[in-house]
Amino acid sequence: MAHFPRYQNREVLSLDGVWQSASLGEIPDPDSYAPQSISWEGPFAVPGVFDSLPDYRKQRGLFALRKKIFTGNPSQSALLRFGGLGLWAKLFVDGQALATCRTPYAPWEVEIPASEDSEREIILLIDNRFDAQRVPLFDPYFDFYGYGGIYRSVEWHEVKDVSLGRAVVSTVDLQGKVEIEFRFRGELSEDLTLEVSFDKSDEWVSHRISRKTLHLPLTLTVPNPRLWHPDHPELHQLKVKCKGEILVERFGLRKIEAREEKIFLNGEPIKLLGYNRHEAHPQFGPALPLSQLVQDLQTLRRMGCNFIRGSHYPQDQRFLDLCDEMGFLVWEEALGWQAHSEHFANPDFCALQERQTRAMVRTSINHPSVIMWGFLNECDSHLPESEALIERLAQAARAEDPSRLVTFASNHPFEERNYHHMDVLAINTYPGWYPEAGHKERPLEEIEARIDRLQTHFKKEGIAHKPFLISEIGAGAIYGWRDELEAHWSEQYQANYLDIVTRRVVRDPSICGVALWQFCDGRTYADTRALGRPRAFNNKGSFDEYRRPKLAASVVRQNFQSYPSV
Ligand code: ADA
Repeated sequence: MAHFPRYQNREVLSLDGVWQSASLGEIPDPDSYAPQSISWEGPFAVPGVFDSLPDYRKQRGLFALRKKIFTGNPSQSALLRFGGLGLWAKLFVDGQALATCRTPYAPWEVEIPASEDSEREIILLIDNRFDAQRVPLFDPYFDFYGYGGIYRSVEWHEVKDVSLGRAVVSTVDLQGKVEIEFRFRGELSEDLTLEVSFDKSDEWVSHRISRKTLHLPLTLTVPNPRLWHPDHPELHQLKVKCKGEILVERFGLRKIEAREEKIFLNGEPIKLLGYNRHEAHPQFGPALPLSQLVQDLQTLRRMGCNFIRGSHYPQDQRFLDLCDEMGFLVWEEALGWQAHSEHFANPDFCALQERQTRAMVRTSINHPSVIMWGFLNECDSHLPESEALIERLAQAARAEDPSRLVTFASNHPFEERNYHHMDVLAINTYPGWYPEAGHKERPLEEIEARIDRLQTHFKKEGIAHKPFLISEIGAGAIYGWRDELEAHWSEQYQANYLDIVTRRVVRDPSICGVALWQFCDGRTYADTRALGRPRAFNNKGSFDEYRRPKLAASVVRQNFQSYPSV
């Protein structure tokens, strides 16, 4: 489905729809598999995942997908853009192996050579097996199901040798001054004149670009500027004419800062109230239909939320477009889950981490909804071995985009070694759920005690001036399980738990916000690890996997909606 940016006068084919599929089984070396004699088995809807289809449930192995297309101008080269896929993929076009994808969920773009034939055959091998060598970014112990398939939209773009890929718009001031940086595909060999215009205006500003001035931004003032804010998510469009095409970028005028314990949006402090959200549904895995994205966002808005942590991977561009339009603030993060010393010592892992982080930032750069970049959820950031990679990723995110906040979620708050890289102190903590030494008789009493301890610790460390965000906190509840003893796993325990958390967050000015764990239940381990995950789901959703509300939902809604009048 089309999302921003858009390209007028460019041939763009959406490859969403029906592809052919085949299951190839447990082929030992998929990298050297030649897809010549596949017996195609049946239709497959893209976006979609194998694991959610009746024919392939529970299978892990190699799969193949094929699509034949007719292109208008085969003598022109093309770009094939995948919004995200997993876990491993190899692309063949017209029988030629072109590229391999080892960055699940991240945007992936492949250059396609021109052809004499207007019919093109695309074959994608997809592997959903865990494999530390081929897919070091996704380990079997991650607490969410690893699916195989094409998670997001696919587009075929016919492109000239040199074409304008993106125009990055940064807000300079709140009076409408912006800087625009142009990003080209291909090498500029001669000077070019671009024409730039905003919104519906017919006034075009000419801008000359040469190889030398390529990276110099253009500074302009948006006519009739309107600021973007969750209460009034006003959006602007930038149109750029270049070599017969018109690139349309959408952006918002807004500034985000962290200082004096708070997050400021357009110079005003803002409290982040929301949830962690996985892209997940029992029927579709991570390949959600648009209607589900809209439903989820409507539900979150009715809950009084203004904030979503996109746990734990780069987000769907359609979702971010909707967040821009509906006024949600988003933390977008690269794929990562509890990386350990062996990951930090693996140069391939580190390079892929950087690659996906940069790809995420470059792709989502114009979404006003995105206010914060993250990476490496809950890595062993208390170990000295973590420091080089955290520094590398923080630097990469800031180099790609100095305008947003950078952080990562730490679950080692009292031994953390990397606070200096965080613009926001983001802490995942489960007091009153996961037992700790000194566990109390009344676990709910641990919640406020832990928050107090964290705040005292920040003061002691001299970092209390940084905003403190609870990036995860929560308790499990089985939908429909009401228990007179209000025990663990009951809806009442979870409701009481989240009541304490959300009351504290809305009342405490030294907490800049919360992303509750989590919006809805999601499928996870199907192995012995599921012993700690009844039904093989992570049950900490305030909604179940079909988005049916548990008792906690109305408690959270009441408390979030009481802000700021508490
Ligand atoms: C972690 C992790 C989440 C989820 C959660 C839980 O903090 O970041 O992905 O696994 O714990 O439910 O235990």
